[in-house]
Amino acid sequence: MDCLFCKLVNGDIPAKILYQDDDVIAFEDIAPQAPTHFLVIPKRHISTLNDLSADDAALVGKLPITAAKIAQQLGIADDGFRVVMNCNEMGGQTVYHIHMHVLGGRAMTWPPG
Ligand code: DGP
Repeated sequence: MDCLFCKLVNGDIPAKILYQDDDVIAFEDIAPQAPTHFLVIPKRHISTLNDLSADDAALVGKLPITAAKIAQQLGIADDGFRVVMNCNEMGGQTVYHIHMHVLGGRAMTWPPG
């Protein structure tokens, strides 16, 4: 499958990996939008949030749990951080393998752009 993040999961392209287990992998975003910006993704390919089913609940639930654990380890959890999941073109999705952005280390603004 011609998916950038599947290649990253398989080790075919390099990444600064922060955490991985059988289900999820977290790595630094290549174009950080905050002092800390990493992505948490399921290892299994799921293109968009629209493709999720109830069977994926446990897997997807691991994304924020992993995000918060890493945020704690990186020292951004107490000040606060933001998680974002973009869906499809209007949502700003550019890589079609679901991913949770985790941004921290600066004050976030609202509404997002
Ligand atoms: P989105 O626009 O929500 O689909 O976010 C995709 C993110 O993926 C974007 O912030 C940049 C990041 N990204 C794209 N290509 C690579 C890559 O090859 N390696 C890493 N680490 N991140 C990437």
